[in-house]
Amino acid sequence: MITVWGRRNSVNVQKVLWALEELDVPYTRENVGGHFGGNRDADFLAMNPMGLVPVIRDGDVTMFESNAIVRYLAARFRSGVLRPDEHRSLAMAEQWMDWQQLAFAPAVTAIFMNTVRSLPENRNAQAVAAAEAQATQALKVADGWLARHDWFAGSTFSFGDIVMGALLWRYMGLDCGKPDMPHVMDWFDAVQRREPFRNTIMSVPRARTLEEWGRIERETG
Ligand SMILES: N[C@@H](CCC(=O)N[C@@H](CS)C(=O)NCC(=O)O)C(=O)O
Repeated sequence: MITVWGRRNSVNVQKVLWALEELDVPYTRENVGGHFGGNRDADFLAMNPMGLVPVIRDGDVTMFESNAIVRYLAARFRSGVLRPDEHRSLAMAEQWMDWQQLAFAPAVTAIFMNTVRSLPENRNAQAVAAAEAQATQALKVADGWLARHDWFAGSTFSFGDIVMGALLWRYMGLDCGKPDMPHVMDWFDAVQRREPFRNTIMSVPRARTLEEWGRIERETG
């Protein structure tokens, strides 16, 4: 049985849980990180010296980095379900997966940390404005692709949609300027109809303040 270490309100943990449910792989989960702590303990640091969640263990494989975990699970279980067999689709799924991590995630993280995760007096408005512009630019690029394709891999759902869908859910819950992106929103409607997405991501309420964040974290574990 796979074990996942990580709190449910972490977007990076959510990607892994969503992938496991899409693949129909049973798992157990331990609450680590945030209010639960444990991620600076020696046992945890032996698994991930970065002290961050998620971490998974699958037999003799113990690993960290959410996108790499999603790729590992997709390669190991139910071949072709999340990792396209066809080489062009695989190329696109991999491309958009890296793009999510490098072009979109830093902007969302900056907005999130300067709104939900900080007290009003500690927020950096300039950093939020710069991140809003970066997110808008990135989403316009995604919108161009999704104008011509149903999914990030092309015609089939893949791990590219998982990493992007998890982060877009967080972004859509943030109080910030958002671009007009009709094709991204059509794609996101299709994502939200997926049962595993609803179970693992939509079921965890999104916080607007630091106080709400702490409460939701404790309640949803
Ligand atoms: N690049 C890493 C980032 C992991 C990360 O930043 N995890 C955050 C939660 S999203 C964390 O562990 N924060 C410390 C904590 O929860 O205590 C990944 O994708 O797995």
